[in-house]
Amino acid sequence: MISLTQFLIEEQRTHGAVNAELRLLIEVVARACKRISIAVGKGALGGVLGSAGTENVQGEAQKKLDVISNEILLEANAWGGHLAACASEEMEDPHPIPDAYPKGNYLLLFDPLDGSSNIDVNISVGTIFSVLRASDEHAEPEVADFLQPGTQQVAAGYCVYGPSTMLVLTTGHGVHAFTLDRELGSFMLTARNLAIPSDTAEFAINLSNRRHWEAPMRRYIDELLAGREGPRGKDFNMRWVASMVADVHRILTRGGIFIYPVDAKTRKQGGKLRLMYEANPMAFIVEQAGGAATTGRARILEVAPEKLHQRVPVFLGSKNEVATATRYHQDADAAS
Ligand code: AFP
Repeated sequence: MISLTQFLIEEQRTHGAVNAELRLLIEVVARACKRISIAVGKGALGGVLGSAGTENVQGEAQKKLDVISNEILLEANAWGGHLAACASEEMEDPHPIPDAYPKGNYLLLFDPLDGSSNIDVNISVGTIFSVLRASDEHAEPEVADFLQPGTQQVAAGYCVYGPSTMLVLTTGHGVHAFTLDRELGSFMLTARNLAIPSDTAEFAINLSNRRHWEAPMRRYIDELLAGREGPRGKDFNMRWVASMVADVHRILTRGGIFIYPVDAKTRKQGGKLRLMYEANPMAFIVEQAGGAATTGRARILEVAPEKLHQRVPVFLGSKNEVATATRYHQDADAAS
């Protein structure tokens, strides 16, 4: 069993995909995730549960662990010289690297603690991150430098804080999983080349929003609910953790389709999930594992970003199911 560092060095030897600066970036993020895992694991004993009493740029109440996780990632990435700047779900504007430290060639975007509404009920949460190349046009990166389509990502990953703490990573050559060995304090490679089955009998959606959905969304889910007597001719199971990292990790492990559609409630914002640090990194990972990821109408990785905290609809997972759900939306658009 090899460590994350040994794996990254081997990836550089094999594919030339992980230069020293990118390796340092990934190792720094992994170390930050270890610290977040410790903070999350303390629960009530750490005095870190509950709300921080503040709101983030999304107007959402911040949990104490949202703020703590964000600080851990900012502090860990300040001094290494690998980043030009960071962007976070928890901060309105890009966060510059302090002048005391050299700047690097990468941009790091993250949701420091996704699913944090689950924290107080002890359900798995996670950190999601995306890595882009910085442009050398501006000494100090601006928002525009971050607004690159998901196809430009050089790496993406998440860390799921569940029964075990696992880091799942792609640098464009497959998806690989590392489990935290708490005695060693190292992430150890426990799965290479994760592959999502093309078909599935399991879907993940918040069904309580059905009355707000568009017609093709209702058609697609109603057909799954009709089971073997319905047009799909087979029964489907449903899971909804309300923690994207946990739902995506299940799909990477055994297949499925995850859907957070745009609906009457979220139409003004364009959806619920954020493009730059939730949808894009997860779409990169899912596609690298042989799955598909669309907005219900178009490939997520090709969406041209307009705002740093832009939201999009998300359909991702087993590629044949994503294709069916996407086709229903495209057919409905063509007929309207
Ligand atoms: P929180 O971070 O506010 O808990 O939101 C989590 C999330 O962004 C994503 O991880 C879930 O899939 C989705 O929202 C759950 O949304 P609902 O609470 O509307 O089901």
